[in-house]
Amino acid sequence: MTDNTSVLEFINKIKGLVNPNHVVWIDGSESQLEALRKESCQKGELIKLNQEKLPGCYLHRTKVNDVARVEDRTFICTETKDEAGITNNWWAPQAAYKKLFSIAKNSYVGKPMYIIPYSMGPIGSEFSKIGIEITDSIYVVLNMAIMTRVGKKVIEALGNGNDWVRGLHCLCGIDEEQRYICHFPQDNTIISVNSGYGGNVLLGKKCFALRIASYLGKKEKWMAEHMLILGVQSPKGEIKYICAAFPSSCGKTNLAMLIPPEVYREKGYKVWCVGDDIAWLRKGKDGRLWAINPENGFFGVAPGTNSKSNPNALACAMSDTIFTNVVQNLDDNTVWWEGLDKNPPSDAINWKGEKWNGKTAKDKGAHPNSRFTSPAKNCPCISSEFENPQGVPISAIIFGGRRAQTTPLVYESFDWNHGVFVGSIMSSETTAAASGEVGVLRHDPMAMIPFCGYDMGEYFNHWIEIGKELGSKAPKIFNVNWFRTDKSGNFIWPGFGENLRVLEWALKRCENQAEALKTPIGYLPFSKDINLEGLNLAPSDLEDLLNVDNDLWKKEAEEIKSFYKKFESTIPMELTKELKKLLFFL
Ligand code: OXD
Ligand code: MN
Repeated sequence: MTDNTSVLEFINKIKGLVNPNHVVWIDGSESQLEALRKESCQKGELIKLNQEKLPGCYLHRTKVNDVARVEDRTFICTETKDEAGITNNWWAPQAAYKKLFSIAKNSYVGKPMYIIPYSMGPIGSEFSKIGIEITDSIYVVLNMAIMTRVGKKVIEALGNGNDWVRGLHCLCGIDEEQRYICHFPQDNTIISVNSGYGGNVLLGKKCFALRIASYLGKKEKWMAEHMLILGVQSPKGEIKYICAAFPSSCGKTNLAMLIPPEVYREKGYKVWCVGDDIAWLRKGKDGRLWAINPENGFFGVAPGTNSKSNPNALACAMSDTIFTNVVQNLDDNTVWWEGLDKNPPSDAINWKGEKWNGKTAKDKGAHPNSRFTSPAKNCPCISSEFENPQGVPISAIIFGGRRAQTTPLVYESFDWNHGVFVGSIMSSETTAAASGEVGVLRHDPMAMIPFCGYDMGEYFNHWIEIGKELGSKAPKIFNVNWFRTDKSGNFIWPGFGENLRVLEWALKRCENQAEALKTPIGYLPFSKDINLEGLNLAPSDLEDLLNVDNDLWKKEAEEIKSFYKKFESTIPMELTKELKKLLFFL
């Protein structure tokens, strides 16, 4: 497939290590992918679903000990511990390679070695980057073929270049004690062993497009962020683009594909999805910030996805989709998950592969982190700019988390540096996307704690530097919280499509078309400026949602102070200054 010496050298080295039966290059052709689907079904790794109801759809179950990203076994392997920073697990590269090679040794015996050339971003775009993943899993090949652009065209685009990310994945025995997800940013290398769960093994996604890419972005003056990208089209036909960062499983996919409320649809508003998880951003020739989505598909959380919460995501998953760890409905060989509808199947198999009766079962049928992998082109609201090699210009950046209290529905930062501060103080209640306890409050600056490939203090510095580059053309920065609850613990804000009302206010602020109230935490909307037309929400509820409780914020600021202590040696003084200002004005 290639005579690129850097590629051939890597492949020969890995081949000698893992000792496969034979080598298979993934060329990206439908005939090759179809043959692999067949083979995988024969082996029992994939289950072919009802092809009339779900054409091109398959089901896969991971091992029960392997259902989420494993942050405690994810490492950044840089020469020094300081480069990885306090929020990453660090491992010295030589020691890490030694251990990983000993685990990987001979692990492909009797199996094929699949070589997947893939592009993050449209092939040939100056924004895009190339990777090669070696794997022994057909599931990984098929998921990568949905999530990224794969095959011959990518190898041709690489030519003789050496600027590509090396990736090795070995299933081994899915032994959680020997599971490691390791990144070597200084060698452009990723090695993942003993897992088959997407976030740990689809190396283009979190490993490359966030951890390695954030490191490259710092070096090359661009940003790799855990952000969705969407376009809001106004009745005049003008489209403004927004990026938004929320921690895993906090509704990025839902926001990215939102359907405007009826009153907005009637006026002619539309929302276009450019991406639901990752944005690569850089200053464009016009001085503004531009974004591409490096991915080519959606790896969405299934539970909670339904015809009300996200009809577009549901439409994506109706064809050419791989489902992971959802319920198999034996009645008609389709799939089900909690929150899909109120009609769970009685004759079914749960995510663990056991017989399950949804009418009587006490336990969940689908894993809370069960997923659908669907091609972006399936999305009814995919943006016409999705394949644009230049990406889209960004008007606003939105941060957000899952907070029952404290954080109001929306506020705007005073300026870029204060916006970086707002991103740096993000915190959220944990979800099932990573292993560990669910519902615990954790700081997650810019939703990047699990994904930043270097020291987080340096990462904040990088944001400050990008702001200087952009100057007056920098997007405005906002914070939102859809998850505030009342005294009985119920969400006050309806969320989903209604979130457009908040985006509308943010975009108006970008155009200087709305007033705001200056508070110690930032600019807040006047309640009259959030459009409640057609929404059954009491004005007093909106007042509650926009309330800033100074006592709670004083506590929050103390929390932030101790969180900032972790980064004492590298945190930019611009941010400590913002914290001082907050404490002063509260
Ligand atoms: C994801 C995650 O899968 O953040 O996107 O875990
Ligand atoms: Mn994510």
